[in-house]
Amino acid sequence: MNYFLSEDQQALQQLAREFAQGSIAPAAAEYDQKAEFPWLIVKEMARMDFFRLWIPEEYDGMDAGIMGLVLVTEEFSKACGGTALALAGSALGTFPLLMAGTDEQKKKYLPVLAGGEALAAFCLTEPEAGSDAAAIQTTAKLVGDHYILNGTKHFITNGGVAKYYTVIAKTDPTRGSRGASAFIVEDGTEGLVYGKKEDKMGIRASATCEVVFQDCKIPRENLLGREGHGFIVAMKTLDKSRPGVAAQALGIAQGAFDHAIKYARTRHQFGQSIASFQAIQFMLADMATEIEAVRALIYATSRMIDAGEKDYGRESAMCKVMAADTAMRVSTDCVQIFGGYGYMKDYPAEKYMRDAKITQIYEGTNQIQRSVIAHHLIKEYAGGH
Ligand code: COS
Repeated sequence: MNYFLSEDQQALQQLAREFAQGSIAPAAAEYDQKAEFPWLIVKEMARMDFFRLWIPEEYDGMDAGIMGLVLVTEEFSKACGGTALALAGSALGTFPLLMAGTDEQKKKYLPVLAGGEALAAFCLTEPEAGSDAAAIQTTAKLVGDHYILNGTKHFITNGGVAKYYTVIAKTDPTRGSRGASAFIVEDGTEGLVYGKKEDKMGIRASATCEVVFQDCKIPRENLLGREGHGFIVAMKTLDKSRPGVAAQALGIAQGAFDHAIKYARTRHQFGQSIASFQAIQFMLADMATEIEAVRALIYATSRMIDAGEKDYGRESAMCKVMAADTAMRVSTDCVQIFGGYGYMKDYPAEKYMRDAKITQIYEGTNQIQRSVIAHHLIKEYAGGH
């Protein structure tokens, strides 16, 4: 489908596609098998300026917006959903700073992040606070000119490899979601400790670990925005990042589909290519139709965000839910089309299926997304729609 991308967007998409197919795809199976963070590829991404995409020009960024991030994440994820996450996870970690940081904070951190010399990570989730994000127990206590952080964040994407951590912690544990605040914490700060590295089903090239704060003392000026506004910063961050997760799911679905159709054309049974059987054709038709519908929704939402729309929580959640469910269905059907070979690690099909699953879970489960969408709808209709 022609989305009438601008010339710059087409060039960016092409560059990302060539890089993904030339550098990410050939190494995907090995990083997956070793569960190793792809530093060499990430350094190359930085050299090619991909980390500048979502950062404004005044801070050495490219200002390519959510659409730029989405186009690149889609291409990278076609090749490897885990490797793509080094980029998308850094964008997620940067959003609180972009939305709540002062000019001084932005000048200090954004150019370094734009150059890819440092990665960012977002620390919200805790062992006892997943879907119920307001239940976080990590505290930040103001003592003189410093905050002292204590608590455990887990399942942190880019944990242990990032230099900057945007952290949501309670400055007033008695006030529920209104008692949370956002901070930036630098790798190397005393009391910032990396815990258990997770051994995951999929996206194994992505670094995921616990980030623990043990009397971690940070300067007062590392507060992002105002005290008590941390939960809102977290929610707005997720609203902004969900089209990116959706693009990851879209890329995984498209990558799985590309393999499935190639295989269906070359695999012969009963004396003919299996692509000539209607049973396979209908699967391919459904896969392609769902993928295109997802792409249309993600691109439209990204354009809406980049155009300055203020309230896009509903559409972001719709992108994430539809893309993740599609990635799961399409990658499962891809394995089905490959048959027994699809179940074996010698072929790329099973990796797409493993990588797809997380997109229904992280950055808010698909059940939470449906709840967010319903909440928006009910509020809207209560206003006399
Ligand atoms: N933008 C701005 N403000 C928002 C908001 C948004 N998207 N969502 C909620 N808020 C505000 C509300 O308006 C409310 O403000 P007031 O206190 O002034 O009334 C406040 O935040 C609390 O909102 P709410 O009562 O809806 O919060 P809940 O505790 O019920 O939680 C959900 C709501 C479930 C949506 C939230 O906990 C959530 O998103 N959970 C999933 C977390 C997640 O995605 N985790 C994965 C992280 S991986 S990086």
